[in-house]
Amino acid sequence: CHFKFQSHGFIFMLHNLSVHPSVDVPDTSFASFMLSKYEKHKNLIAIENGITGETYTYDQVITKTLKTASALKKAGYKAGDTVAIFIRNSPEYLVIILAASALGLVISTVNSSYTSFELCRQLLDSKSSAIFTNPDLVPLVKEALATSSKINIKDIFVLGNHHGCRPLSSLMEDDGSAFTELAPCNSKEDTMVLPYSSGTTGMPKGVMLTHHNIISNIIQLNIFPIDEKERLLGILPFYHIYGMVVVLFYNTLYGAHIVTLPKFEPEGFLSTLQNKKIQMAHLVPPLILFLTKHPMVEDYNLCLRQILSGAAPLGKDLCIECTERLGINSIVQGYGLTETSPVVLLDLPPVKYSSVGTLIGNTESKIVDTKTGQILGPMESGELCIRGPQVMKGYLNKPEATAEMIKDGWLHTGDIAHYDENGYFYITERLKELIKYKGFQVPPAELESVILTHSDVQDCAVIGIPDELAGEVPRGYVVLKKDKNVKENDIAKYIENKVAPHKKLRGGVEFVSEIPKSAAGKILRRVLKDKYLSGK
Ligand code: 4UV
Repeated sequence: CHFKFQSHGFIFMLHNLSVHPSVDVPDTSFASFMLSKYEKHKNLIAIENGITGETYTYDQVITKTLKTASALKKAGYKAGDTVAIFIRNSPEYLVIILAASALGLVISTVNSSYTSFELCRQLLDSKSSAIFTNPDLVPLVKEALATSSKINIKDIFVLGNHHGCRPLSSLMEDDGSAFTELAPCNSKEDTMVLPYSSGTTGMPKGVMLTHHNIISNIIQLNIFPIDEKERLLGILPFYHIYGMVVVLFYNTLYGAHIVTLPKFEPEGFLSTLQNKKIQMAHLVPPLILFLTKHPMVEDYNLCLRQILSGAAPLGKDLCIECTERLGINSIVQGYGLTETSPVVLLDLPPVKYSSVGTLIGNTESKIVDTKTGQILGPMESGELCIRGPQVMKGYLNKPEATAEMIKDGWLHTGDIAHYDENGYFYITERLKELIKYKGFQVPPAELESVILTHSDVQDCAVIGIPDELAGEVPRGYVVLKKDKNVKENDIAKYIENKVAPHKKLRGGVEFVSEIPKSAAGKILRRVLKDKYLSGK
């Protein structure tokens, strides 16, 4: 780790620079960058549906991409339009993203377990004009569309068949005539994908990641080599930045063979790992816990040799136990955020347990004292701030939230971290209000807004409490209106019907007489958390 001293008047600034050589990032569009790399692996299998066994070679991905782009163009879609992808992991996810990107469309990825209520909000906010979905999700999509007349979805494209929807297969079989060239692109300005994240505070927001952001991050990941034909598991959801960029985009650059699974189910997970001879898996800590502890694992003959973990903290003991049980080379950790495309820090073999590694190329960091704003040195804990080409352009239509997150060019992660003398980073705590259930985002403000729609509720707050299996689970504190006699469980049930399963109030509901707040009216979640942890 190099340290750079800059003089700003009398203040000395201390920044950390990457130990890795800097990389050049071409000024091009995402589709042009990816498709030119795919040309090198034309005859290899790019992606396989782990359920049906259907495969696409890199050549087929290219062809289907160009045909789909042509069909979308004929249907009237043009550069700058936004389309939503509400599909479970499958090979077609890649084709849709590439085709949309080839036309210069913005792709908003939606959590496939969302309720119609949550989907409606994202469709409205992102101003999506088309949606790609699975046949069994069409009723939910229609429910979302019926909720608001302001949603302007022109087409529902379906992966399979559903009455009244256009099958994706008809797009992929287009004659290709309408698509003659890749859309021109201002790579540092044009948004390529628009995933949603609550960031440090508030409701989920559209994260504008440009072509440059995404291309930079996949080039920065070069330090973690992948072999041609390497077999990888695509079980992490592609709508989330980890599954999208680290699994789907990065590995296909090198001619890897990705096997997709639509959801976690113990038997299917293990038999896919075994039968498809998966060598490398990108996972989150709860899946690593499953592989380490579950007795079923003994019944399978796995040939995994490496695991990458991210999205939530992974303990040293679990790492060692898992590595020994599976006889794998190592578990490598990565750290990042949706707002950083996502990767910022990556450990490389030989791994340093508990550490999330060192800064990837072209990336700078500083650790800032949360009270004084002073820049701290090695082994001193403070907020981790990041600067680099992977840092988002901003939140869609939210200049204030963007300014709150990116100050003087530095992205404030909301995570507490320190680094050692060798430049290895350790994430120790989350300063921001975000809750992570099995690595999935649960924004407390979003749950609070749903609880407040209950007619008996006066006020409420949501915090995350520790959970061995999931990392954290959300817990609600509720102030009831006068003379109401609903039960705690009624509130939990009410929420359950309105939000995706990972946002359920699994940590319980407690009735309280008031919610602790600051003078400015901000909920003091820390007070509730400390009270819970101290058992009072
Ligand atoms: O926005 P998000 O949901 O983004 C992610 C990104 C996961 C990544 C990133 C880079 C990788 O190489 C990789 O393997 C996985 O989850 O949530 C961002 C927040 O998640 C926590 C932290 O609080 C972030 O601000 N987080 C992400 N990775 C880690 C983590 C980690 N390795 N250890 C602890 N917390």
